[in-house]
Parts: sequence; C-alpha cells; structure tokens
Amino acid sequence: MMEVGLVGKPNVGKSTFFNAATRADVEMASYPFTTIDANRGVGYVRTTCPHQELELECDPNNSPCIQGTRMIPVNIIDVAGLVPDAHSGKGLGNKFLDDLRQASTLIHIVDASGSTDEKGEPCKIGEHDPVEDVRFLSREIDHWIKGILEKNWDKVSRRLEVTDGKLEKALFEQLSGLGISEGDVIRALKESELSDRVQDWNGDDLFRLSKNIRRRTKPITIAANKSDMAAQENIQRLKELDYMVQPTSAEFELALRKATETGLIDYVPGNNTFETISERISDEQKVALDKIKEFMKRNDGLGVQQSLEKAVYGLLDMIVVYPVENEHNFTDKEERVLPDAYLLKNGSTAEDLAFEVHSDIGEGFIRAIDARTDRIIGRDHELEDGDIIKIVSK
Ligand SMILES: Nc1nc2c(ncn2[C@@H]2O[C@H](COP(=O)(O)OP(=O)(O)OP(=O)(O)O)[C@@H](O)[C@H]2O)c(=O)[nH]1
Ligand SMILES: [Mg+2]
Repeated sequence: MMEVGLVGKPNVGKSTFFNAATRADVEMASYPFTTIDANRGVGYVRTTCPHQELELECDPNNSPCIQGTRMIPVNIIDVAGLVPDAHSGKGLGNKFLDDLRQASTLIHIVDASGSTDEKGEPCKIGEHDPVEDVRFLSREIDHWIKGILEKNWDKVSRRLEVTDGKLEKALFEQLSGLGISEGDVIRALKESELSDRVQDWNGDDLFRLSKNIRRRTKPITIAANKSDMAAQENIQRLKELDYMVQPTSAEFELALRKATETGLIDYVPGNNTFETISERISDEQKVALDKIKEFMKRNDGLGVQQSLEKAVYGLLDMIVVYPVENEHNFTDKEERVLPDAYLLKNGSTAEDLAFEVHSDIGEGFIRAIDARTDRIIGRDHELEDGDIIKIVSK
C-alpha cells in the first residue's frame, strides 16, 4: 500500500492530523517532541464509488464506501519533529526520517498561525513566520538523503574506480529502499550536472544531487495547519511559494471524527458540512460545532482529507482502479461486488495492475478485460481512473 509521511517541526499538529486521518489515539500535546517513535496507521483518500453509476450495491473489502464515497486506504506515518540543523544533531536529529524511506510523498505540516517558534516551543499567534519553516524543512530532508548517499561513500567511489562500474547502478543500489527507480536516478544525475569522475565530487555536488533525488522520490505538499487561528495573510503567503498548499484544521477534523463516533453528528470525512443527529447535545458542544461549521463553509471543508488527496491525486497523479474476478457481475471469487480498489500511477497499464494485485498474477498475465465495455485489452493498455478490470492470468 502506498505510504504518506507527515513531517514538520515539533508541535505543529502532525499527530493531531494523524489521529484525525486514521482515528488512532496517539499522544498529542502542546509542547515539542511529544512524538518520539513513529506512528503508523491507515488513512483514506476519497473517490466516487462506481456502484451508483452501475446501479449496483457494492460490497467493499479493502476500501469502505460511505454513502457513495469510496475510501481508498493509504498508509500514514507520523514522525518526530524536525528542527533546523537536525542533520547535525539538533533536536532529535534526523535519523528517525529513516522511517520514511518507503513513503511516496511527504506532507509538510506547517503551523500557519505562527504560534510555535522555530524549535516548536509555543509563542504568541503571529510571532513566528511559517514561510521560514518551509525553507528549512526541505533542506533537512535533503541532508538526510545526502547522509544515505554518503554512507560507505568511499567504498562506493573506489569500487567505481576499480571496476569502471556504471554510476547510476551504484547509486541506485546505494539508495535502495528509498523507493527510487533507476530512471529517476538517471534523471536526477543529469539535472545535477556533475563531473564524470565521482572522486571529484565535493559536498556541494552531493547536496545538489540529494536535492534532485528528494524532489523525485519524496515530493512535498504543504498542509497549512491551525488555519482555524491563522491570519489569512499567512495562508496567502504560503500559497505564493512553489508548493501545493492546503489550509487545514486538524483539530477541528479530529473533533468531528470523534463526534461522529459517539453518534452526535453525521459527517463524511472531507465534506464541507455535517448534520447534528443527537438530541442530547450540550450548549457548549453546540457552540463548538457551530464554530467548526462556519469554518467549513468558508474553507470548503477542514482540509485533512483534501490535503491527503492533493498529495495522492494532485502531486503524485494517482488513479483508482477496481480489479474483479467476474467481469459481468463485477465481483470477486466470494461474489463481493466491487470488492477492492487500487491506487496506481496515472499511465499504469493492465500489467502494472496485475503486478499490484499479486506478483504471480503479474508474471502469469495473459490478457485483461475492461468490465465496463467487455473489451479485451492487452498488457500495455493504459488504464483510466475508475476502470473495472478482470485479469486473466495463468
Ligand atoms: N488551533 C489548532 N490547534 C491544533 C491544530 N492541530 C493541532 N493543534 C494543537 O497543537 C498542539 C500540538 O499538536 P501535536 O499533534 O501533538 O503536534 P506534533 O506536530 O505531533 O508535535 P510533536 O510530536 O511534538 O512533533 C496540540 O496542543 C494540538 O491540540 C489545529 O488545527 N488547530
Ligand atoms: Mg507528534
């Protein structure tokens, strides 16, 4: 399953975002370094379930369907906070970023209200400039990747010298586990305009290469969090940077998810409103809920769902595809209708889907059938968002 990493300085709301998105209950508190070990959980990105259009009732297995909104699972990782110069040991250092090796994308959670200083200590609203946090964070991630590159670097460069080995192969091996493809290594190398002689590379060269690798393997979007108490101007300034930015209130999202669980309200995560269903609601709860509702109206939702979706559909350009066993009934072996949904990179083929379902199915691929049209498609056929596909394999 694809992984989304939550990063940022301490005390910005990473764990609150994580708890809201996954409905786990990890510790959150208004002081820095509340989280030390990474938290892992499952969150969801929304799409429209095809069951309505097909006039069927779905029977989901891996991806719940809430009132026609299909929730596609993604792993979410919440790590400790990063501070400037973490790579040289400040704060908790940057070693813990190793937990993010497999992540396909990072959401940088920023305190858009400016109420935490650069070390994550609380300060007055507006006292800290969140734009500064955006600058330092990507730099720390670059340093982390540089650290991975530099590990046993002498050995790598000596081996290259002796064997006249292929540079991109050696780098690819060095970076294995970072979720990088050989193609990306080649492109990052080209962009970095380095000398052919690895022995000539200096620290700046390695840093430039690390940055280009980071851009390809860990692309970053921004969640402008605590936007419930942020000045509009701060959000505007964040939006002017070269990133996709989503205003969020992780705190409000968490409150609504909890209120849904206790039966107080009816809320589909990501919607821009909710309905109060319980009669037993205190005045205090009503005031709090009204405040949240008003924020939702102004911002078209609370942003946590939207932020995950910006990362997955927007930045990574993923599509959702539904593999089935029976192309006439849209069912699996157990006769469940539209049981599973998979996220694939836009441009993926029928064969890619087969490998995603299982390597054996990928290796035994014979042909596929587009269940909507009943047409046979070959292994290289490019899939489209919402496709329902039967795979015939040995
Ligand atoms: N107003 C407001 N407060 C928030 C929001 N999200 C989180 N907070 C508060 O910010 C504080 C820090 O939240 P955490 O989720 O623990 O932050 P963190 O980034 O995980 O912090 P570390 O684990 O220390 O790195 C808590 O007091 C939260 O209640 C939000 O959207 N709005
Ligand atoms: Mg935390």
